[in-house]
Amino acid sequence: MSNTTDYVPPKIWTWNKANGGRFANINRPVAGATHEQALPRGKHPLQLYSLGTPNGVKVTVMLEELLAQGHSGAEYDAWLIRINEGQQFGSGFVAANPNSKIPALLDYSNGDSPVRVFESGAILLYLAEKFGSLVPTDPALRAECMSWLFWQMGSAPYLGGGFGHFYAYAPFKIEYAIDRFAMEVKRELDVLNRRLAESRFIAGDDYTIADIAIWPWYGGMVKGQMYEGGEFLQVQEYTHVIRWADEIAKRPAVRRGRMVNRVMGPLESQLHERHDAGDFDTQTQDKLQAKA
Ligand SMILES: N[C@@H](CCC(=O)N[C@@H](CS)C(=O)NCC(=O)O)C(=O)O
Repeated sequence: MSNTTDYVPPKIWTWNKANGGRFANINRPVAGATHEQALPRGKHPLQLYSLGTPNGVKVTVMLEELLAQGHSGAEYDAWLIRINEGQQFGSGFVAANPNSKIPALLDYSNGDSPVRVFESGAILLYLAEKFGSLVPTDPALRAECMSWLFWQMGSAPYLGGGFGHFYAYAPFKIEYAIDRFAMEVKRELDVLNRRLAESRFIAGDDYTIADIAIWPWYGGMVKGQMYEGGEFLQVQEYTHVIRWADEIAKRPAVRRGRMVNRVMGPLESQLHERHDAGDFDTQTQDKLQAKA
């Protein structure tokens, strides 16, 4: 691969499989399944296929919040999809999400032909509407909530795919790319900081799916948990975002939701699969490994 200053794009792009990038082994220029692999199905109507990344955590936090509110219909089975092993390209997963990215949800509430939902924002909205919770009904408040929800869906790719990729994962450092995405992410953090200076939660006085969507990405960033980029971006400047992130992190449902499908960090924080509320006490990796 050429370095950044002498690269001249050829007339026609070709796929260089060994480009050295961190995700070179799973990135492909085509969609569709690479192998036959049915998805497992558990006992609950809601079947989640995911991984404990910021996009995955949004959905497990949402489900745990709904359960904490007493919506027993939000009981779910969470299955682990190991994206670094290419499990998102199995035929069953591709049927659930043709875009081959976690999270994907199948809702069997109406029988054996499930409703499929993919894209974390769509899943949050689907669940919020299904249970009538965590999304305002007042039209003005709802519009504010939707605006921030869709803001997150459009903005986080600059944080993850832009800044995170070029700052932490690219095989060499490209000043132009890091500079461009650092500037954009700082601007996004300032957008949130100004909003949270005037409002307790993102969409107003109440905690909503907008907070659930934004917290794993931007809450993680201001707490220095992403890409080891906290000092570089001087995240301590965004004091209102930090205040908000700390408040959300204390919620019991958030503490549970961030453990589900997590494969990194302390073993007691990793619940690879979740099939029952009791799993948080008995099925974390520290307990499973002690039993083995
Ligand atoms: N916009 C999507 C993004 C989902 C996404 O990027 N998922 C990543 C993990 S955080 C993934 O599955 N990557 C696997 C791949 O790209 O092959 C959403 O919010 O659901």
